[in-house]
Amino acid sequence: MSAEVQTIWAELVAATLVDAGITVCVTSPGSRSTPLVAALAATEHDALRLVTIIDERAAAFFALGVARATGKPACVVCTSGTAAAHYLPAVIEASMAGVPLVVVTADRPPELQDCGASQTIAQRGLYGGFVRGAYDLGAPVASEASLRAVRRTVIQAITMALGPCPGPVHVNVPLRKPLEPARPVTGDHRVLAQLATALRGPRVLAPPRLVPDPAAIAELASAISVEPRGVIVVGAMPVELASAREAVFGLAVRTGYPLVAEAGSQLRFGPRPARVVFVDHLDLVPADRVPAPALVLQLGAEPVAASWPGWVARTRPARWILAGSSWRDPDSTARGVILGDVAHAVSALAAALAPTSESPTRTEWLDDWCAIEQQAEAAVDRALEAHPGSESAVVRAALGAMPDGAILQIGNSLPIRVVDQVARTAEIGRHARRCAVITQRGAAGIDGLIASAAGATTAGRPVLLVLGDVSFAHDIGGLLAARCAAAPLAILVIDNRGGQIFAGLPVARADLGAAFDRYWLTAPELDPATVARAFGASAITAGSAAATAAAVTTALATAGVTVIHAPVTTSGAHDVRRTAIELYPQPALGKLGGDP
Ligand SMILES: Cc1ncc(C[n+]2csc(CCOP(=O)(O)OP(=O)(O)O)c2C)c(N)n1
Ligand SMILES: [Mg+2]
Repeated sequence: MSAEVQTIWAELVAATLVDAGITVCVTSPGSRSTPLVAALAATEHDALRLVTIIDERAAAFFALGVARATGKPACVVCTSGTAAAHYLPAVIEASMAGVPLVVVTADRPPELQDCGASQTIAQRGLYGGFVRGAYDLGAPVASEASLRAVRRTVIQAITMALGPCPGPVHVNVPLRKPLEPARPVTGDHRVLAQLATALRGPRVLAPPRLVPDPAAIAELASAISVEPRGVIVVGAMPVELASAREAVFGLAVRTGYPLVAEAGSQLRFGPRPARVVFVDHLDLVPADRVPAPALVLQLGAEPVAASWPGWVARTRPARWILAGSSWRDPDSTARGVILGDVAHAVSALAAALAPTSESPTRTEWLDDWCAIEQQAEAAVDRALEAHPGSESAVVRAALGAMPDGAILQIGNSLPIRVVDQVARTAEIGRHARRCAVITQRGAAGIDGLIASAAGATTAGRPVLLVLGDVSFAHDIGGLLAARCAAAPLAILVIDNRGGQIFAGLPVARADLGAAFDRYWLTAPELDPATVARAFGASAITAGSAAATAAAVTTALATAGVTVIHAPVTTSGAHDVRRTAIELYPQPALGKLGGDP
């Protein structure tokens, strides 16, 4: 093997990535990956954007954000050793959430394994069961068969990343010194280069799709057709599921069921038909006032509403889950889990259902839900007025300042729940602002959110990231990655002085004293604005909800990264939820709401 052969080999890998549809590749610096990165740098043109991010953990989260926002697979390339290990959190999130990610790791060749060679670890199988496929290209060999195998393996890997169960794949690439590119000079090398060139060209990838079982759809349709007291509940969904919006709305009409669409569902924002009964504030309805459905049809990730597990446990509906490519039923009570493409399942189900006929029970059922939603909405509005310094008030103001077409990325912990509670429904109508929503609900980590939001700007639309102060501190390194943002990026740091989600958990009432603050809340004691400026980002400190709205407007209209520091009350999220539930009207005498 010579440097010339290795160069041909690496250039074929780079060209094949592009031929197979990779448009963004995130590299991190290193020596062993030199042939690959040099080939990618030479390949970079309109079809490929190359981004370089020092920290591989941030690089992988950036790529995750790219894939989430664009719906296309993104690629990361790193050197050998622990560099590859830093990809693990993002690989796990991609695996759990079904996001296509192509992980390319340079490696030492076989003769340098298990012998104390520097920066050499066992990289094969490094990501265990979290990848859809793990491939090793073997060290470069000067033969046409080997070149064909390289190209086939890369295409095979990317196909596996796309389906039938989308997710990450690992391609390990052993490389030998000399690593720097070398042009072919001998006749043999020129012939090999021509062979490699002849292999290139656009490739059609054909990942299989999981088609839901028609018999199961038919059974579900017949269950729905005899059950007027049903509800459709939609948890977080990937951005590309936005194309199924109309189909889900159509299904709600066909079934005659109200639609509980969580903030991450792609159904909350944007125009919504008036003939669908939307229930956005279920989490703010007192438990004893929520009706008991006989059937719940679930789509997307497990709901985040705190009231959801109790509601299901109390009312014990027949739960049917349109689950996509991974099993979803954490409390093991589902009547049916239908695996397969969700958009396909929704359309097939709507087609299998006869239009619902008006019946007093159906009308009463929907009227009840309409009333519940109106009362909860009024209650939360009043609760927000009562707590103007709360994060809930700040989040509502920020959402109101988002321009049409922007991307909203919601951090975990309280932000995902607060957005769900306060995102206004008043925007139903044809002119409501559309906004794609990115959530990190695969493994529900608070990690990598800044880097991931920076990656999401690759879609060319402004991105608003709403995250907590601990989450901000966790991904401070992501601010370096944010320098690669391709569109305005506003990072709204909800500073409630620590992980205030824990204040709502039993541990907060366990009389742990100062230990609770020290080991659970862990307030970072950082000034996000100072940190932002140190990383070259703009910074605004917003002391009120109105100031936050103004800051979001400015930030999303300004190129680059703006960190908006929003100091809020420590208990605001809990206060608003509690107050909204307290303000929910009492049942009229003689009329009993709630469980039958
Ligand atoms: C990577 C990772 N580490 C730890 C956790 C556990 N965790 C869940 S919420 C949370 C606190 C988050 O605090 P903050 O971002 O300030 O949000 P808040 O609770 O105040 O809304 C932690 C540490 C996690 N989910 N992910
Ligand atoms: Mg916090």
